[in-house]
Amino acid sequence: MHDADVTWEEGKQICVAWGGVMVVPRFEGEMQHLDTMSSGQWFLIGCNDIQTEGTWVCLDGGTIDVQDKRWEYNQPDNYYNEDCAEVRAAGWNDIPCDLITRNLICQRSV
Ligand SMILES: [Ca+2]
Ligand SMILES: [Ca+2]
Repeated sequence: MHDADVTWEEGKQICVAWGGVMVVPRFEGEMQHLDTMSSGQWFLIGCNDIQTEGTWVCLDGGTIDVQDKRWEYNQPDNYYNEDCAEVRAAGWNDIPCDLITRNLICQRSV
């Protein structure tokens, strides 16, 4: 399921209402599939560091390391108090949870 132009907080609610969860890419192949799904547009991923700055937790119960090489160079930078994650061309980036809108992809188990 996907949607366009939603904030991270909106996206989280939309996915839950649909019975799923905002996507958390875990594998290289999955990333490519998601890139295709989002037509190369930037999209939200279900991870944030809202609770503890610099500690990224994901809606699937996992975490992502700030040293993970899939983060874009110099990201996450928390530049505008950025506590939510997106995927863009060069990798992952942190963005403000309630200001910036992006494409949304929800996943649910079948
Ligand atoms: Ca942050
Ligand atoms: Ca950032």
